[in-house]
Amino acid sequence: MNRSRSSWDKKASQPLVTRMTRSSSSQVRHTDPAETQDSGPGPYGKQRKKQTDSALAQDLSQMSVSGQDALPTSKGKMSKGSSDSVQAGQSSGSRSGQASPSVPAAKSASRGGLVSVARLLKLGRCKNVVVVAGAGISTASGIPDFRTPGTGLYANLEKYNIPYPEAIFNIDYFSNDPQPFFSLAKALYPGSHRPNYIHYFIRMLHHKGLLLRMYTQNIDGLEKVCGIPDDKLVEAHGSFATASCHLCYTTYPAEEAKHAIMNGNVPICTFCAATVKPDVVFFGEDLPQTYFLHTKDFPKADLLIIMGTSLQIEPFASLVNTVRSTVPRLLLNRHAVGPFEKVPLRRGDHVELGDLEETVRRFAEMLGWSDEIEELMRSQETQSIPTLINSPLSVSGQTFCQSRGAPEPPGRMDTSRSRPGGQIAASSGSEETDSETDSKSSASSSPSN
Ligand code: CNA
Repeated sequence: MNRSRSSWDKKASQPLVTRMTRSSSSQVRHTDPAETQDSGPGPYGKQRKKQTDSALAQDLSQMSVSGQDALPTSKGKMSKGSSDSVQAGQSSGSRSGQASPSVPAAKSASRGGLVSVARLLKLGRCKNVVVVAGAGISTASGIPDFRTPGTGLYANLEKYNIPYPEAIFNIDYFSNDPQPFFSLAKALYPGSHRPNYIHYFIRMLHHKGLLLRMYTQNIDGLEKVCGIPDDKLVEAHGSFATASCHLCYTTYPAEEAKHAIMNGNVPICTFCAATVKPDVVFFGEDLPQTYFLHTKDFPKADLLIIMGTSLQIEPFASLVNTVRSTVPRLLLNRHAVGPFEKVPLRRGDHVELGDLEETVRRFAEMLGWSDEIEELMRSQETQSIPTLINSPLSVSGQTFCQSRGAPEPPGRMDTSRSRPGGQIAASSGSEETDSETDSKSSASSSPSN
């Protein structure tokens, strides 16, 4: 009786219209405002017209030209799932199966795109930047992503004895057998990896007063560790910072849950005796309430940067279609994904393919932020006690998935030296944000913006 009330209470506190569950398919799609305008009058159409800034439009049209000059004129679309065939180092204009002679030109056009976006930022045209991120921003910290062939977690789950890779994040599977997820959780629990240059670049966007919000699918907590404040961050797929019963949602002390899981025990709900899990969102579970800030943020965004995600998980993936059609979108990834697989690209879309950290370093250089970011990293990272933990996810700078065979036990101490961007030093646990930025940020925005 009480159990169902408790469960109902949590659901009742969430407006029914906003309930969305995580899924790996395209069951839930946000609508592209550009498309809605064509199909009849709608709120987005009017809003977009009102908000169009002629100077910005001029800049954007220049960007579109520079970004699309070298694109193939073919109207052909990549088929779903084929984006993986656009390889690292190729650019937006060099799709798989198309003639390679376009590669150098396309690459320079793609770089032109990065320059154009840097120029917009420098001109102060973009002041409400939304960042959408995925596991690819943390691979430089030694945490494998999901889908990269060979090194991704999905390619390396044999030892968890699960019938198919997604089962590890399937709530019904967890209900029957939590052990596979708990084994993985030991490796994913925050504390054994450090933020890398990419995280600090995003923090610098905040430092410059440009970050409207970061939407991350990651559960590694590195955004917080690098000092991006809570009110600037939406952890759309949850995190390990809190825990609750997977059945009745009664909260459970996160530290106790961690302690139990790290010691091979199963945390049990004190209310209904079901299994407790960290509040990482599984397939079929509700996304956190903060996710719905997107309904205000995306229409307000004047630049969208998408980094290190395959855009495969809904409803998150479709968020990128909800910015106004005049808003530049910049994809930084190893290969084209989602709407960036389309040829030609949407006006104002830019794709910079290749290693993310290398790309972001180049972007920072264009913006003149490199020294500041290095300094920020140094000061933030020296706050950490250099306790060296060798995570089972990564060994000596390589992920175990690559070749190491049996992983080291979780949390094993190691004597190798820590450096920012590596997978080592335990966080001091009290990462401070710079006061200058934070006062600026809290003055200009809050989760209710
Ligand atoms: P994904 O499907 O594995 O996609 C990652 C994308 O990043 C791919 O397109 C890769 O090509 C790209 N990528 C990876 N490394 C680099 C690199 N060095 N340079 C450029 N591009 C790179 O992961 P998504 O984030 O799209 O999927 C969402 C899942 C992953 C979320 O639900 C997360 O919970 C989950 N996940 C999170 C973590 C983490 O927290 N660090 C790790 C693994 C999985």
